[in-house]
Amino acid sequence: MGHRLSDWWLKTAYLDYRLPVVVHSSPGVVLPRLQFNDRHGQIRYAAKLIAGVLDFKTMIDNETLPVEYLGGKPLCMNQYYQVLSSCRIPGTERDSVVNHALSKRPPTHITVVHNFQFFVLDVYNSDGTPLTADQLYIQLERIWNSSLQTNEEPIGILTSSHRNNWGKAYANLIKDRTNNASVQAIQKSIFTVCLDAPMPRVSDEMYPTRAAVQMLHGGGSRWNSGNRWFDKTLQFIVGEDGTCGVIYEHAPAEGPPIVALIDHVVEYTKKSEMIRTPMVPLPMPKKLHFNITPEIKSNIEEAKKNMNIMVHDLDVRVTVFSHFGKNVPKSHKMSPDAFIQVALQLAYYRLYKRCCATYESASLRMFKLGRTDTIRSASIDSANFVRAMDDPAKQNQEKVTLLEKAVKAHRAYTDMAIHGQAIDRHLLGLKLQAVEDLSALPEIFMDPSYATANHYNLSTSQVPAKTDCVMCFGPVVSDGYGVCYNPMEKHINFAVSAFNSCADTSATRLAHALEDALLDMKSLLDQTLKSKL
Ligand code: COA
Ligand code: HC5
Repeated sequence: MGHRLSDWWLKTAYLDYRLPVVVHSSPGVVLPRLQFNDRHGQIRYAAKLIAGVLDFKTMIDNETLPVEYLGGKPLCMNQYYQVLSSCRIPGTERDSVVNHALSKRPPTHITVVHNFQFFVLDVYNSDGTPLTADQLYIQLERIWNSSLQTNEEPIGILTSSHRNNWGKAYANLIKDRTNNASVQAIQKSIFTVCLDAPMPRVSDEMYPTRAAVQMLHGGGSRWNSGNRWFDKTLQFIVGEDGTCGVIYEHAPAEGPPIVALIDHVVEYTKKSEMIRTPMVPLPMPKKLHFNITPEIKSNIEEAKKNMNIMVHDLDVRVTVFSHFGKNVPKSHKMSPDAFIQVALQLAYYRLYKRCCATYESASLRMFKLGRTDTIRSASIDSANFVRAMDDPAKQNQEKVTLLEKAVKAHRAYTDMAIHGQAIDRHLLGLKLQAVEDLSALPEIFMDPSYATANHYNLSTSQVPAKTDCVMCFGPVVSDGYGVCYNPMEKHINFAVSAFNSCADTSATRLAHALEDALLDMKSLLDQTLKSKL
């Protein structure tokens, strides 16, 4: 990919992008629900989780993480070095990212937030060994007990603002020395743990959706949205009602390294039982103080208002598609990812009677410092199939042939993309080169078709995980959908998002249409196979 392109991408996709990171950029991950419903369970799980992350950190620090492979090729592991001890910093025009992992004295603390109050928790003993889950339990309990009051200003909600506004508010906030020291402690911390208050109860069917929005935005200012520092790269959320997950700030890394870390932590929390360790007295975790001037107070009020508008505007639907997973497409010798993408094309076509520009993330980690390129899932072949599928004049055999062609075309473009042969980052590079050289922008970039091709009504991503988790993110255009899926062997977890302010979109409608499309494609293959026999 080249350092230049990675750098351009970081700026274009993240640091120059001015919309709030909440909903518009930061993805959420929901873990399978934990079986606790009280503060004891919450603290106990948080303690194990922290120990699990520190265990993973040891592998990062020792460089003992096994190199990952895609299509038989080793992948760049750099992103693993960017996710701990890092943080985004707002600017009035452009943000930046700081990474303290490689500094001379790397941080040894995490931040914990409970009832909107931030604490510094040192997670290493003086001999350099990480605190055990047992020790962490005691420290977390001390934090819990010293943050019982629920009337604190939700200072963290400032990080959910439009980036220019937050950049301005930030400059003002850190003029105060205490505030500056507190903000720096959060930025430098290895990661953040959010001990969330329970959220409103919902039906079992709606639970995964409710959990997904808790991860994405926290539910609004009266719930857990103030219990975050959204600029922090990694925030682990542990709810008192057993709802757990992660929200991460996207600038430093893609989903797969985050999910690999989560997979490790989930396994770790399963196997580690609390072992009693000899108790050496530990220092009291330090509360971070903020001096709230009237100006800061008014910034907080403004941020709360905007957060609540975002919360109301976000329409999410999580579906656990339990009829089949990767097994069915595999049995038909088809790429599961391509099968799901073609189903998504069919679902969209059925709702809108047209195709739309569709984005799917392709990993560029075969290249040093590689990030992503775009798999354009809407192709001539996918259009031919979706038009034929519901056409009564077409025979099933012909539909199957068109389906096979569409799936093959998707897989072929995927292979091109991951090998650096796709068009989108290439075009972006040419465009930014022209801007940098102050030469005339080539006409193609001013053509309306270029704008149309980049208006992704469907913005999608596959993030496979070992853990049965749900991943989600918001749409990238006001009349679009975000679709994230985790395909397991026998089921698929989907999260669909849209905006309520757009009358033409509905997350639930698209989620249902996607289920129908997958089922109909399977029956088509089954029937045609039978008639062949
Ligand atoms: N017949 C039978 N099996 C097949 C098959 C076929 N024709 N084609 C693929 N399969 C199998 C594969 O061997 C693989 O097997 P596994 O489950 O044992 O691993 C499985 O099906 C999945 O393959 P496929 O569905 O084709 O997708 P993929 O795993 O190659 O993933 C991308 C495709 C685009 C998602 C992947 O290349 C990628 O880039 N991932 C990263 C995306 C990313 O970064 N997302 C987050 C951005 S923040
Ligand atoms: C934990 C799941 C994270 C998935 C995030 C993701 O896919 O981000 C995409 C990154 C990229 O460069 O393609 C962007 N997208 C959400 C807009 C698809």
